[in-house]
Amino acid sequence: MKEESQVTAVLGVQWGDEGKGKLIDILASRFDIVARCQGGANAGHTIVVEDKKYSFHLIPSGLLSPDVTAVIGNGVVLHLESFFNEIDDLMAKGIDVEGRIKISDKAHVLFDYHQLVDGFREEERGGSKIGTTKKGIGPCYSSKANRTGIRIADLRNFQTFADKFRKSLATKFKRFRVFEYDPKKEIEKYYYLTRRAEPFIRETVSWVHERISKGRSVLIEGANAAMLDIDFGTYPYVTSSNCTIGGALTGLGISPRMVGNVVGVFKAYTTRVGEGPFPTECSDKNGHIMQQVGKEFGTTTGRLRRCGWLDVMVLKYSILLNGYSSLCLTKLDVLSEFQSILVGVGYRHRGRPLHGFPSSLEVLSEVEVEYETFVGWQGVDLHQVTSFEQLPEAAKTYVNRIEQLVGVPIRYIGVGPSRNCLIEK
Ligand code: 2SA
Ligand code: GDP
Ligand code: MG
Repeated sequence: MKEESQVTAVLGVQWGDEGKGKLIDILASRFDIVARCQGGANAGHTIVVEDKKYSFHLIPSGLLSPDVTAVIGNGVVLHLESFFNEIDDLMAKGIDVEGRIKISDKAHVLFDYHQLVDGFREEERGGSKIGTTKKGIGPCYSSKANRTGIRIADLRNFQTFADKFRKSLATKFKRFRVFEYDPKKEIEKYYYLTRRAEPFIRETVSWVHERISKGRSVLIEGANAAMLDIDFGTYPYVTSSNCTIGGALTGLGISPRMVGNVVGVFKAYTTRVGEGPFPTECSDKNGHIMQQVGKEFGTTTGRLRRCGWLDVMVLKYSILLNGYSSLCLTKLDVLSEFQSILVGVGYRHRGRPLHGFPSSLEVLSEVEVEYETFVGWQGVDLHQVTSFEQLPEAAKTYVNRIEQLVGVPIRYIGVGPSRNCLIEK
């Protein structure tokens, strides 16, 4: 594989679920460390190995490679119970995790009450819901930003933890009136969870840096994606972390000078879970075909993903934000269903062409998309294709034209869900 710099980041280009997990699983065997830097159990990364399917949420997807050590960085919001449930599931599937996961002592703890508050906030929004995963992500990052959060390190002093926890919870009771929640039981639960977590906890900033200085390699696993980034995404229909490259750096405590390659993963079409504008959305039978053939259901919530054609305006904006050194195009096989394929190549607003990606959601929801139409390769099964040359001419034209439009090399092409369905170009 060409994408091996000592520190490499894999990030989502669109609205998530591009297939980052699959690429990370494939690349991981060439790295020593795989690290998550932001997000929490809202993420869902699916990996298919032969007849087995693995869904990763909090644990880095690289763990299927036996020699990899996984890091959960300071930028992650961690629901410890979900973390251990995931570990138990992996162990039940025969994956040995013993001594292979390090949790940053600076990561914020996501409590059950954050999840409840996530639901209350969505209810309050009435008709303008964000469509969150209700995993407590926004409320936990809010606690972090307003400095009432509790970090993993804080769990180690049980007396002061209990006090901080009660105080933090009191602010939620005040804000949302008293809801059903037993602080005593929760504190007790954390006594046991902390004991179980103890062997995993590290000061991961120096742990990672020490290893980098000894020549070890790090693969950074982005969760969610650029268009869901709290600063750059389609705000407020975004998640609460920086899913772009800046979040990778602050979420692990590494310098931009260390990152060699940044690989952007995008689908051959577009999907989005939750609410918010989506200019190339197909609300017709084409969208339905993408949903069914692409199995577009949320890995975390099981929600149906909204589907539409590829949007080059999104790709170009995402390229500005992350400076991808190369791209991975996934799910090309799903487009084998179509006689003709559309790609959004520009936006017009009230008759005028837009030169950049609009910040205003009103503008974004009013844009008219300009499309290029491609002849499809309908009916050709791509699952067995192992090289770019073997692709049907129409598929090669599609890939080459996208590469030309965005100006970044497409190094990998996904032609099916399993590990071996990846072409290196
Ligand atoms: P949140 O829960 O506060 O992060 O939600 C805010 C918005 O971010 C979107 N979001 C996602 N979009 C795509 N995939 C995600 N992960 C799961 C998956 C989603 C699922 O892999 O399929 O299972 O539903 C993810 N996580 C957050 C979310 O839809 C909101 O628009
Ligand atoms: P992530 O959040 O970016 O890791 O993506 P998800 O795992 O949530 O969603 C991507 C889905 O597409 C998963 O079910 C993958 O198994 C599947 N997938 C990944 N690459 C391909 C591909 O090239 N073709 C097909 N058909 N499925 C793929
Ligand atoms: Mg996902």
